[in-house]
Amino acid sequence: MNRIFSFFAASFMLLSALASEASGKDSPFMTNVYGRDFQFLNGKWNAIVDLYDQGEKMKVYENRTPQSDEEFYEYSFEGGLRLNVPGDWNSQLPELKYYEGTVWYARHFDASPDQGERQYLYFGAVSFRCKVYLNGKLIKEHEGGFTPFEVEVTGKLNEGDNFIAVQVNNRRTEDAIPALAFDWWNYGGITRDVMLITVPDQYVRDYFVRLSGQDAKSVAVSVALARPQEADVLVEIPELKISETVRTGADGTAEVTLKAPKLKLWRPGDAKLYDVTLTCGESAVSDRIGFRHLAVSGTEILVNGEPTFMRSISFHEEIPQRKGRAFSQADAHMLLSEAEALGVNMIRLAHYPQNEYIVRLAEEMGIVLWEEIPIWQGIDFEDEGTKAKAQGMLSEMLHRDMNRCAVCFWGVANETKPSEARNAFLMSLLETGRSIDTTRLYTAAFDLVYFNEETRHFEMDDPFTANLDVVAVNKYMGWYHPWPVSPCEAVWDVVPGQPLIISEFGGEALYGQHGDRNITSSWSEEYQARLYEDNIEMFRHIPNLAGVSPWILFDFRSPYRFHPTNQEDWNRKGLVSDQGYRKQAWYIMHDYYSELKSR
Ligand code: GCB
Repeated sequence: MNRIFSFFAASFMLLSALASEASGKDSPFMTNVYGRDFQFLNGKWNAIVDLYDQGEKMKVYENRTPQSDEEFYEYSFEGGLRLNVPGDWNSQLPELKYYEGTVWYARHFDASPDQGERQYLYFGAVSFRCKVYLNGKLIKEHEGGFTPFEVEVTGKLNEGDNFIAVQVNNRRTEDAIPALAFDWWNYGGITRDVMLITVPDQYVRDYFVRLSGQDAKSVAVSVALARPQEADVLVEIPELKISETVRTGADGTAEVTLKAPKLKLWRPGDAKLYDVTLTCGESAVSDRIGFRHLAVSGTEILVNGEPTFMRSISFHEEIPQRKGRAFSQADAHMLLSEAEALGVNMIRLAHYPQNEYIVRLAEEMGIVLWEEIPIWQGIDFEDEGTKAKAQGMLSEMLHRDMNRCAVCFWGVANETKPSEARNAFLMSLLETGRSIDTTRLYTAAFDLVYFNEETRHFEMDDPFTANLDVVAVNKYMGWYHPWPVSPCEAVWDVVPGQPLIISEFGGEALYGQHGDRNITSSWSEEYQARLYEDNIEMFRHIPNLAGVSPWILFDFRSPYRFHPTNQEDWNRKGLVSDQGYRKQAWYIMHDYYSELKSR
């Protein structure tokens, strides 16, 4: 992609073709909604549980009330269930704990649309698929429970009262992502913020502001206006004394590189962010942006040129004590502060894009992120429709978080089996990703490492790994796999020459349960601690190890897990219990990370 750039002649301003770095102009939603003029539509919404999917036929979204003596309707949003938005429904009513089906959400809101302004409805996430009706008319459908979507409602809003109804459905299907079964709770609902956004008629819709190439002294800026038009966009980064006007081409986009000799880089543990404002006419959007460079050299991951071993942890977007989805700033604090206490410099956000509060706070805390889409086992790789959905989801994840320098890894899959269809599917995801963003490392987690009795090494045969920047392996030694050799003899020969992250390992223990450290089925803290000691010993024999990420920080809810006394719908692999107590293995991992940090 070679582009002709307009030139603005300040002497310190350097223009260059930002080959293969996309402008984001095809973004499915505007960049940085929290930096816009908006009103939240969060709060209590009226709800109807529609187990047999009758609401559409009854047109409940029209919200009719009897207008004559003969008329009647067998529904009403008034006087019924009220649900919190954002929030999953499962944790709000005991009867909805296992509910998988349709729930209608509805509410009134006031608007005063002005001439010359545009309005958008924005949903941070609706789990899992939905139809949005405004004032009785269908305006949007979306599938995918972990990424945002917007719908422009300019010209569709009433002055004063408006009525919005959303049909939400979380039924698991074979062609969905994730598919029929997965090891976490299938929370349904409007699980993230809902906003009504107002912008001027012309505005900076998308931007991508990042470090320019390898040069730590300049900043690359891509902008795309809402409408194709030649126009001035003012780019300001006051702390770097940058205040430059960029002219968009007739297509409404511009790309420019700005010199920033005093730039301080963002790095793990030292999070430097800058205030950045982009202004076009009446519209200004501000963000906090950090700059860092990523690369791979041999078996090492380089952040700003420095080899960086990833001391990671995973968590689901869940608050165990509430048995519900995390959705707020306070929730992000809870999850991230416990991760930080373990001594991490990275978090693998499992297994889907989590809310923006988590991503933004992690960035402020100087924690590297791995974000992934829920291509989790059981995906129908033969289905072209599923492939298109995966590409869409990936694109939504990238567009939402492209400006977050903390995100260093885009994960395209977790635990897939080699096949032609799988390869083509994953390849299409890498192509989609790299057509949008070439500044991150692309990765995927595999689980087919085996012990080769002849070579006496752990090995993996999956040529697809050559397409990735960093390869990751989930390996549950001591839990799903008994040790074929002692941990100190467990030598790995997996993707030699490439960086390898152990993206999952661990085992289950019930907090407070004590037992034999040699017996797996004791479900004891002692067994789990021993398993951690053994795995840490094994890590010393993985020559290309570039990071480790235990599974998982907290016990989490999962219908996969039905042992009556040890699990009861909980996956107990947490280092921290559902009630927030640290298990013995937490201390083993904490010591290991302290040791790695001091090296
Ligand atoms: C895995 C999956 C993860 C599960 C975990 C487990 O390999 O990637 O989602 O929760 O194992 O606990 O079995």
